[in-house]
Amino acid sequence: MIPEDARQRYDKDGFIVIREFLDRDSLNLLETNLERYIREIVPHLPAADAFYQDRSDPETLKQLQHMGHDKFFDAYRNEPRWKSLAELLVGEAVEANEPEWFNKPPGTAHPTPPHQDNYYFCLRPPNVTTLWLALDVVDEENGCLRYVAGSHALGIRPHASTKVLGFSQGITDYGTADTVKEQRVRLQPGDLVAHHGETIHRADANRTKTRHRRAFAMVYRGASCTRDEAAYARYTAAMEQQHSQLSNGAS
Ligand SMILES: O=C(O)CCC(=O)C(=O)O
Repeated sequence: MIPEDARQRYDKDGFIVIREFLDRDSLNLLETNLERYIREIVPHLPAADAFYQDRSDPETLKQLQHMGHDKFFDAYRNEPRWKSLAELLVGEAVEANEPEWFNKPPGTAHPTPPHQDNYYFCLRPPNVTTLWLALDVVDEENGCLRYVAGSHALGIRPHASTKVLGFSQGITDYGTADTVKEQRVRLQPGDLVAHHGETIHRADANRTKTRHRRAFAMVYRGASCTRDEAAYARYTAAMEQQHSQLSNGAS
């Protein structure tokens, strides 16, 4: 189901939706392994690898990272369907970071602040794409992604610390000129949206009382990318400071 003009649309808008990216069997395989990981591995993970809205309530699990220490998820980075889509979009050979899982549990105040992924990654050139696969129905009510179309072509905007665990940095001057260009992406389980590392995106909190908003994502960077180590050191210091403030209950 990859549209023929996927690359052109991605280059123009900075994101592209691929309907039915995974068929039912492939989605079931992924779901089965995510359930296993959450049941068997997550209870033993350090706090930095599994974020909760409220650590005392397992139902509020909202983000998993560094999943590559699990054999299945380590191998999953090289799944041909994912890798070839990333290569098509990035335009060169790619390597995947460790898989991630994002949730907005029902009844939690967990918005995704406006940001550009490459502010976090610090890759030059910014030949990096995030492939984000819906595991649930995703819509305005439970916090769909919203993209500022074309923003990937306009460079990195100023970011500063947020109070959102998992998204430590957000754009400081996000305003009406951005919101009028926002495009909401509604997805069904198995649909995927790919975004360029410098496309501005955000999501509201999940306003539903019963529906989760789960997604599985992998970031693929092009072979030509190198990391700006000075910028990355600044970002990691800011993130660590945010984590220690949040764990001390400071606002
Ligand atoms: O899941 C979300 O709300 C945000 C995910 C995101 O920002 C990303 O994968 O780049």
